[in-house]
Amino acid sequence: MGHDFVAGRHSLLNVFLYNTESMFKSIFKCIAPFVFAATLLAAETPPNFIIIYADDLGYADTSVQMMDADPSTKHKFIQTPGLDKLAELGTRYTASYSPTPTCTGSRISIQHGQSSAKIQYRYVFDVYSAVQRPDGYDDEITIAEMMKDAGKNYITAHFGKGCSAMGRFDESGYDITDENPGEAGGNGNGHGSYWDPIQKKTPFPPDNPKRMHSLRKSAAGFLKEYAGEQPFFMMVSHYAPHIPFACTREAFERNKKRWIEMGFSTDGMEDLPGDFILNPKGEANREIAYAAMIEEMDMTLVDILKVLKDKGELDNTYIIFTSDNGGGKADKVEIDGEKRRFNGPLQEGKRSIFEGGIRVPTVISGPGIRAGGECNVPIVQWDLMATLHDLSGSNGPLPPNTDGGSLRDVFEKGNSGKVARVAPGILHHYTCHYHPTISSIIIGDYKLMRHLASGELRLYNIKTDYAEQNNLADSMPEKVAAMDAIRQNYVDEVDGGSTDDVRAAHLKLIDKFCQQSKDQYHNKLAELKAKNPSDFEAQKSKMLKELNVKLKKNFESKEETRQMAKHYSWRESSGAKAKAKEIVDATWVDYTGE
Ligand SMILES: [Ca+2]
Repeated sequence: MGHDFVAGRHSLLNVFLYNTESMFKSIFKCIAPFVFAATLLAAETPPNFIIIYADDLGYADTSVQMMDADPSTKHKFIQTPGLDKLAELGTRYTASYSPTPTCTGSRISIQHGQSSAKIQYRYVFDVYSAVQRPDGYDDEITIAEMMKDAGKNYITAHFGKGCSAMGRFDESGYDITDENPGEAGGNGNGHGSYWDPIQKKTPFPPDNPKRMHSLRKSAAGFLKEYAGEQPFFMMVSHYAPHIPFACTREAFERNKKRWIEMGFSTDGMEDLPGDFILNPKGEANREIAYAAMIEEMDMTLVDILKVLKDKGELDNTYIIFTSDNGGGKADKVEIDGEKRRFNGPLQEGKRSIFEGGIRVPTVISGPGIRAGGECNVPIVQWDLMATLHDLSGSNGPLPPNTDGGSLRDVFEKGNSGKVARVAPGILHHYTCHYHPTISSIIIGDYKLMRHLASGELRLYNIKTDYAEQNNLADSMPEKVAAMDAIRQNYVDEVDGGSTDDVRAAHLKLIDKFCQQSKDQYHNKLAELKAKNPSDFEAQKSKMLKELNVKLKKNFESKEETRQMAKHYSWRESSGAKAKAKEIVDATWVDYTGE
């Protein structure tokens, strides 16, 4: 891809800089007034911002080849014409990180511009967060609240998947949302299968799987109304391509035809019933449904680009496309007796601190960003708070807890750009009680990883070895020690929590659940005693049996957490669940109710 077209007002000057110096001198007199005018115009018209957030989209699950030098960073089948167009207009950020390898932690991090350790929400269902933040996150400033404080008349909007830990977007600085009325978590963290994700009673109509098309219409509708009228910040959070896989019949058939034409295996391609496709089982059908779902998700981007162009706002809008964590759907390969997952060339996927879990497909276009560019400077989603603050020319303060740095320099200079981040590096502190616990920090070209259960350390040069094949820990002990010290100091400084803290919180929470179940049983039993039915003993026995099923499950959950403390593997297949069940089965004594 060439540099012949550079998007945006700031970059008009760059177009000329590509020309020879003599040419530059001869034309300078002609363009100088224009540059001056453009600068004035830019000062008067703050840029717009759009964040499009995919859910569980893997690094190599689009038709954009993330790295020019590595064909395996592009999917063999999936088509994303919207993202292709965005990559033509803007730059691919090949070392762009999500804040965590699982959902909620990333969502709350991006909203508050802080690492997951600092915002104290490190993984889905972070049990220690409730201990550290009993009053929630109302005292933290969101990216939308920061934009409202910019003094630039920004209108803010959020459409799509919620953030259960944060609460409602319409109470968090977003003027316009599509949240379910009355629901505490807005649109909840449900996976877009139901209008009411908690009760799960009202599925979406067949022409709107995973809300993909209503989201597209909401986004386009917002732009039609506000683009060019008022500066805006809009975030669109998809439910796709998280499981369950869902797509319209039309998109499925279109992709199936292409799958057959391209000569891929038709194993598992039996006919599917129904007027839309939901979670098919056969291998080929799964691949096709996954591709169709991603293609339908991508239509939002197609529509956004079209409306912005029609409105003349494309060149004044930063469009940031990225994913909340690495690919949920990974290729599985058995190596050395261990099941391993891969996302293109990257190891592992969602739920892992290896690159496949945190390095996410990211394309950004906007004023000053090179068209068709590729940039390998490591960036992280909690940089966006400082970035939007900077680029909007905000008159308000940067929220005091902001951890990231503005990406302006990287946007303007590509690989020679620098990020002045508040945090000492890009930290991933994954203390999850049911996965391998790993804490890592990226500084420069290197990533240091500490296994929090075994204490083992690993070091990778992720610039050259993003596949993480060559552990440099033994050959660079001083670098390992220095980076690990920076990592631990930062965690201590922000009270990022240890795995012991998390496990203790989990065990305590389960004890609380057990006590609640016992209390419920005794209350029901008292009611039953008062009624004194003829089959009292039979009913009591049934209630007690149900209680013991619950208690035993809870004990298994506690035992699994204890087992995970001894899980020294870097990958998921721990066997902790099976081992916990075995132990509890061997020692379990029913609660008698006494
Ligand atoms: Ca996710």
